[in-house]
Amino acid sequence: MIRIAAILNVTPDSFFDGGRSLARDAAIQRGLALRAEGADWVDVGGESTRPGAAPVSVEEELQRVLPVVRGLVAAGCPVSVDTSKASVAEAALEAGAEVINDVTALGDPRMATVAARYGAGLVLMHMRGTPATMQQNTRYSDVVSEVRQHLAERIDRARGAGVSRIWADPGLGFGKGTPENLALLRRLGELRSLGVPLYVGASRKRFVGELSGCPDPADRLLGSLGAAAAAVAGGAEVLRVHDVAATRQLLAVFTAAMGPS
Ligand code: HH2
Repeated sequence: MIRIAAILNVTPDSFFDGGRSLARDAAIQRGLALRAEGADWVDVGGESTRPGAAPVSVEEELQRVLPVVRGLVAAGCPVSVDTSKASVAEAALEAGAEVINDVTALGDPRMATVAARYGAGLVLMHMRGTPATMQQNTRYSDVVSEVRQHLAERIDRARGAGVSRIWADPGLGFGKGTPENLALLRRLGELRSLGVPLYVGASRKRFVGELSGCPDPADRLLGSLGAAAAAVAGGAEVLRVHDVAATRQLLAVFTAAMGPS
């Protein structure tokens, strides 16, 4: 069964949904609507990672994220927290979040021990550099093997700290251009040898716009569904998406048609 993590950014500057859910109640309502559309959990983020995004302080990130995590948990909605700061992750887990989505894959050395202490799931994503610098050099000799090696090392580290529920994410768009993103999607199957389920976020990203001639992220839904289908064909277990109902519809047909006869 393919699972869906719904994107809920409580930020003013996220590339697609920035500013839509800044008020606590609006964010909670949106999260619950995404859950009702068929999300397995809602991924709450308080810091944009788009290229060049400004960093956010711990206090500011907590202020954005925590009330929303609390509201969603109180309403029975499973939550993950999209953060690279162990202290934000810890507060969110304390408030009832079940998964940490760490785009820096243990960039904060305390992250693995925090995840282990709470028995939380942990998404480890590949990124080269930081959001401020990651698009300055997108050349790799072999992007798939570099990503694989990096993730294998971080998975080992997380396991060593006692984390048992781990997903690996190639980090589409994070220090990668369209050719690298396509190589990762085409050869996603090679990452299955990491031995953990794969988590993929392609939703409305720039490479989808480049491939489909849609410069405005608002126009990228259909292209995103194409990327989601490719990710599932390559073995993804979790899709991180903005558009839950449309992705569910795609999955209902795609997995039925591709499944065992
Ligand atoms: N992509 C984004 C943010 N977090 N986490 C994982 N694990 N994988 C991804 O591909 C991923 C992620 C970027 O998308 P979005 O949250 O929509 O935008 P922003 O970073 O501008 O808030």
